[in-house]
Amino acid sequence: MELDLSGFNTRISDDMHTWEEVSLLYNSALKQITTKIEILNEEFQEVHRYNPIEHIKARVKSPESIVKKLKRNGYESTIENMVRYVNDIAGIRIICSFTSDIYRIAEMISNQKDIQVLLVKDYIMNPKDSGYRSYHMIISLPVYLSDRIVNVKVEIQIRTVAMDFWASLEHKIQYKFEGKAPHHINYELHECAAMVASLDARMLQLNEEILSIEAEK
Ligand code: 0O2
Repeated sequence: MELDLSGFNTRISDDMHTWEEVSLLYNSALKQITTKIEILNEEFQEVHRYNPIEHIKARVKSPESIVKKLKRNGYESTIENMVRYVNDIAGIRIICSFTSDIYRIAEMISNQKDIQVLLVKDYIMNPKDSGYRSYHMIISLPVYLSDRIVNVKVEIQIRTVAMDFWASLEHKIQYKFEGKAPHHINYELHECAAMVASLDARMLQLNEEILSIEAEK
């Protein structure tokens, strides 16, 4: 794919002028949010003797993917457009065991004083037509540079291990078929999504039963 990054050198504000600056800021935002989440997880372990988070993955979207997304949405490839219209340049995925952990983690993140929640998409309460389930938050957090503070957007996806298993396979399939998978494959994926939802519900119930037995002891 042809990559046109010439427009990425357009000056838009005092905050981000070039791809290098954008990359530095989004990488810094990811480091900060990852540390915050690790601290919350350790504190939770200390207080409740339980880790809500299985693992965390963080990435800065590649320039190729950003250009593709801008093009898909009808925008020119400029720094201004990428900062304004691409919400997931910095993305973090939090994988946990149970659906209840997802809401617990989302609340802990929202309660951080320097984090502003810009948007929430709850694809667990309202799954996508594909069957996709996950909890998405777009947040903004301050990155402290030597001479200024810049608010940077980060997309946080929170999902269970089972939801992540489904989403990884579905992503691979859609990539292979360029979004036009045969009908029976989409049907199977939909069926699997229902099984994942049911598995998550049963595992949660089982865990709650175990916790209440432990509490009675
Ligand atoms: P990638 O390669 O994962 O980065 P927006 O991002 O807000 O401009 P949209 O589609 O409204 O666009 O956002 P949404 O619905 O919150 O989805 C953003 C991301 O969620 C996607 O990023 C995927 O990572 C994931 N996602 C959303 N829907 C699906 C789905 O049906 N299947 C799978 N496997 N993942 C999904 P990108 O940029 O599309 O891709």
